[in-house]
Amino acid sequence: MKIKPEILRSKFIGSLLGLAVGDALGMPVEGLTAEEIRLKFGVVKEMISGRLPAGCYTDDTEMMIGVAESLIENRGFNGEDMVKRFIRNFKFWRGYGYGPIKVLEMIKKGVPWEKAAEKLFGGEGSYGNGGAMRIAPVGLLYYDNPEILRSVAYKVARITHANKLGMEGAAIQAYAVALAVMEEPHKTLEVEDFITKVYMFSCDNIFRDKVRLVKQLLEKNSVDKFEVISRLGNSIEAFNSVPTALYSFLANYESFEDAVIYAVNLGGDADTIGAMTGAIAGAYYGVEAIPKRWLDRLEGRPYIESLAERLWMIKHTD
Ligand code: F2R
Ligand code: MG
Ligand code: MG
Repeated sequence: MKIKPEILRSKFIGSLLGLAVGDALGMPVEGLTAEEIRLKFGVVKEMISGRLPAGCYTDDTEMMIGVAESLIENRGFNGEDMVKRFIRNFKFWRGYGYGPIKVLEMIKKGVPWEKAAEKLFGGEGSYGNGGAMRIAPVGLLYYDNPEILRSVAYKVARITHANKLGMEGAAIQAYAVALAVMEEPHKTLEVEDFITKVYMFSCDNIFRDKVRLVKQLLEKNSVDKFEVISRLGNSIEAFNSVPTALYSFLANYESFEDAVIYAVNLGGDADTIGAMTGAIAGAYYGVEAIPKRWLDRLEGRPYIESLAERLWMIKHTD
């Protein structure tokens, strides 16, 4: 499908701002269970303060910014440059995972950037969701080429996440963003077709099983959120959060707002599941679908919007 330039622009901005909005909305409840959120807040649907002031984003968005800046400046992947940007942007108080902190420290001490991530977790590398949470710019820039998308997603994730599952989670999340870009919004979404494409794209059995489970849950008439949490997961591992974000979008695709509220209220890794859901839903709908009251409170909105615009310009002038 040929997408009109203005619609594509709105989708690019929607995806990056959607990611940041989901991150900021989930920030105060990251680490709480769904039941703890219910007892403490009812349903989280406004930007509230937590370990950071209301509207602040966390490591998810900060790392996404580094990915976008580097892709723009280099018109594609440049590992050394991306690492420099991760180090330059890094603010500990945003709340980073153990893995990226260690990797960036090692690189600062002289370990080659290509070698640092494979030293983690006894040489296994990380399968955390830190590669997937920041990958949306790759899904946007390569939305029309799944092969290059996979290869660049692996390279971007591998800087900190050398485990195959960490990289595959990033590739699947980028692909979901790409599929959402290509969908016509406000038309009935072919949910089965969407999830089947993701299944066909996945090349790891753990993810294929999870994506099949997403499809089964979507086929049911009504699904309790506790069943979603227990079967798909809501924790920090890529395979326990990327499929959950996919489900959150597909089960609530009629509304950006509903999808992101659903995602963060699942609890667990709420900022990250919110960010990944927001990136897909924003790529589907475009920026107009993001509630103004959220955008008005979001930290760094003009800059994030300018990065999305510059990514779009690269595609537009291709
Ligand atoms: N870190 C946080 N949230 C806590 C912030 C609290 C803050 N310190 C405060 O209170 O102020 N959130 C962010 O981290 C998640 C992304 O994590 P990432 O980047 O994937 O980190 P890591 O360390 O690489 O992986 C996460 C954990 O997964 C387990 N793990 C991974 N690979 C493993 C392996 N091969 N074997 C065993 N375990 C493995 C480990 O427990 C890792 O630490 C996002 O939620 C982001 O928002
Ligand atoms: Mg975070
Ligand atoms: Mg998180």
